[in-house]
Amino acid sequence: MLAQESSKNSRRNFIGTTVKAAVVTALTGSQLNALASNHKVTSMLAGEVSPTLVGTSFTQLPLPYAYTALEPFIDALTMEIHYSKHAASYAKNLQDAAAAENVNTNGNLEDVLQKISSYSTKMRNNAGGHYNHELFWNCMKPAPAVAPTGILAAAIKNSFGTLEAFKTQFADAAKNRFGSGWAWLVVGTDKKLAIGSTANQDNPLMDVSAFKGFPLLGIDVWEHAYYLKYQNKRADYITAWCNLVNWDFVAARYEKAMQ
Ligand code: MN3
Repeated sequence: MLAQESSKNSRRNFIGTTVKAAVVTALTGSQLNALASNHKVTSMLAGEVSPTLVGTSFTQLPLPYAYTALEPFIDALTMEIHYSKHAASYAKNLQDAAAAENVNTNGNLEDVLQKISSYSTKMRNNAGGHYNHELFWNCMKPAPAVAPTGILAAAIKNSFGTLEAFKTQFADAAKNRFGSGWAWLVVGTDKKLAIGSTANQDNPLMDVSAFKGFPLLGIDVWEHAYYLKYQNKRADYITAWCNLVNWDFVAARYEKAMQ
């Protein structure tokens, strides 16, 4: 899917990320935690020493499933355009911004997001855009578990009462985000779950964001994420999207954040 890239550098990145994606796709939650312990682990929450799963690459990873895999909830053409055009552009523009602003693209993208106010608007839009989409693809999977288990299930019950109540509040945040943006489930610095939203390609890791935390789950409510199938009916897209939530992935992020 990145075959159009032809430079040696891109080829090398493609080979490296293909291997990583193949590994990640096959992992269970507990395996993800084991993998994370072998990677650089740093605090994601300003002022907190809280090891969490980090290390988002500056390059676009292969989509962990086929464009058709999320049908009937998200159609293949939307997935293809979203991944290969929109998200690919954020990744490319992030590389351009990083080159212009002397950012080491072998580092962690999270480090840039946490001090995004010291970079350009181009960096803010594209670092956010790239990070959010890399997370988004993994927040969805075909035929996922219908509910979380383990400590995430308990935390959702604790914070929202029931899973249904959580879904309603999360969907409301997504519906009520005016214009383009994202709705999120995060772990805050108080270690509690919270639901909120951000505009454009901002996210809760950014120092400029009014809503902060470590993102566990994010839904893209830009029209490019749903317009071909759902047109103006954002609420219908959100309802359908809830059938795709990859609870194992969300739980793995939560468990890591709480360690
Ligand atoms: Mn998008």
